[in-house]
Parts: sequence; C-alpha cells; structure tokens
Amino acid sequence: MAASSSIPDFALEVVKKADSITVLSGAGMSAESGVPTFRDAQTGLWERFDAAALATPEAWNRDPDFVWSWYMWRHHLVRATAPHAGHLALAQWEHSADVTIVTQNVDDLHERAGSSHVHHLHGSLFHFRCAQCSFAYSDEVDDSEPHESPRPPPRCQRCGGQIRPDVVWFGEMLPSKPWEAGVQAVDSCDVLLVVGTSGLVYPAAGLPQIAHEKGIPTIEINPDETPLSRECTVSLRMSAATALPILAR
Ligand code: BV8
Ligand code: ZN
Repeated sequence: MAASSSIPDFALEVVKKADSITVLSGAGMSAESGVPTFRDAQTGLWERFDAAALATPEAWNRDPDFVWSWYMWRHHLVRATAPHAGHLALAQWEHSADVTIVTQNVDDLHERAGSSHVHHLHGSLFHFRCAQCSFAYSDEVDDSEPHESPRPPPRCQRCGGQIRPDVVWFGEMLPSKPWEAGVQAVDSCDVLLVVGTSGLVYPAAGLPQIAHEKGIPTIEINPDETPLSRECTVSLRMSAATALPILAR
C-alpha cells in the first residue's frame, strides 16, 4: 500500500476507467459538514460521554430518556448541516458511472447531496421504531433545542412501548438487506473508495477485505492511517471534501 498526500496518476487512471464505483463511508465523510466523528470529543452537553457506550441496548435499557435525548441532539445537529463538496462530487459522478454508497453513517448527507443508491449498514437518525413491537414510525420527532434535562422517548400508539431510533447499536445484528447489498456492491465494483472510516467497527470494517481478495483496486481517503490502510492499493492522506472532487471528475 502506498500512502500519498496527493493523488497519484494510477488512482486517477483507475477511477477514470471505472464503470462501477462503490464507496464505503464512515463518520469522517460527514466531518467537514460539521458532524462530529465517533472518535472526536463530542461537543456541548455530550462531551463527557463515550458515543460507543451510548449506542448500546444496555445504555437504552438503563436510561432511555438519556439515550433518546442524545439522539435528539444528533438529529437536531444533522438537520442544521449541509452536504459538502465531497458528497456533491459523489452524487454528480452518477451521471457518468454507476456509484453505490455503502455507509456506516446514520445521517442523510449522501441523500441530501443527491446520491440515489445509498445503503445504510447501521440505520438512520431519521427512522424510528417501537422498541417493543417494532412498528415503524416516520420522522415526526420533536428535536427542538437540545435541553439540559433528558426527556422520555415517545410511546407507540399500537402497544404503548417506547419508540427508539432505528439505528444498529453495538451488539445488535445489522439489517440483512443493506448488508447484503453492501457485500454485493463491494464484490462487483471496478474500484472501491474507503472514505473517512477508522476501520474499527465490524462487520463493516471487513468489507474492504472482500475487494482486496478479488484484486479490486481500493483507494482509502483518510488524513490518518488506519488498520484498513495496508489492505488498500493506495491510501490518500487527504480529507473527503478535498480528494473526492478531484477523483470524481
Ligand atoms: C454485530 C449506529 C453481530 C449507532 C454504529 C462484543 C459484543 C458484541 C459485539 C462485538 C463485541 N466485540 C466486537 C463486536 C462487534 C462490534 C464491533 O465491531 N465493536 C468494535 C468497537 C470492536 N460490532 C457490532 O456490535 C455490530 N454488530 O457485530 O452484530 C453480533 C451480535 C451480537 C453479539 C456479537 C456479534 C454493530 C456495529 C454497529 C454499531 N453502530 N452506529 C449510532 O450511530 O448511534 S457504529 C458507529 O461507530 C458508526 O456507525 C461507525 O460505524 C462507527 C464509527 O466508526 P467510523 O465511521 O469509522 O468513525 P470514527 O469516528 O471511528 O473514525 C472517523 C475516521 O474518519 C477516522 O479514521 C478519521 O481519521 C477520519 N476522518 C476525520 N476527518 C476526516 C476523515 N476522513 C476523511 N475526511 C475527513 N475530513
Ligand atoms: Zn409498539
């Protein structure tokens, strides 16, 4: 694997010839839109809490009001952000190639940029379901100004159960449909871009290995080295908003 702070001709050649591109994105893809990554210190009310400790069934069962409020804070924050040049470049690329986004992110920035093939491996901040009967609810939550005192999650109209965010918590299985679509998209593309992920969370972090084993060129875009860097053909020490508009020409 070669690491580079500019884009080598090889990478430009590969993406130019590619008919089908798959993008595996992580929290770093949203960072330049102002959404904190999981590894950043959270800002404001949540800075003293570890996101990975809150995104668990145990945290929910222990204190649903607190976990619900954390998601309402994130929901409110993401709604105030906008896609950056990297998101827009990926959406634009659809006019000249097949582009499939497989994202670990629960925000909707890829969709808001105009990407039309987005698979959410870990669910969405904007989808909800009853924790008891799994009845699905649309995004009619009150995420008004994050409040100092946590408030209870709304109740299910069908069974009275608590409504939870429809995201995948640590220790929960990934939904089969986006997972299978993600594996298929990685397995059958001409080039895989791995953007803004620390490569620590499985099974998502195992996807680049599929491309590597098939000899599919893999380009990592991350200012830092990650455990995935060595599996990638080239690792660009660049940010998503800088590298993607150049690659996606
Ligand atoms: C599962 C949704 C089967 C919620 C998320 C013990 C018990 C149970 C399971 C496990 C266990 N031990 C291990 C596991 C498996 C576990 C796991 O992998 N744990 C890790 C921590 C070791 N995985 C699971 O539990 C998964 N389920 O395995 O089910 C099972 C079932 C039962 C029992 C056993 C197994 C479920 C994982 C999904 C968890 N949900 N999100 C929510 O968002 O609230 S994960 C969440 O964290 C994100 O979705 C994302 O996936 C992850 C954060 O990772 P990244 O996206 O990579 O972000 P991060 O902040 O880490 O890194 C950012 C990167 O961007 C950095 O590298 C940085 O350098 C870079 N960057 C920064 N700025 C930029 C940039 N890059 C480019 N441009 C920039 N500008
Ligand atoms: Zn219910």
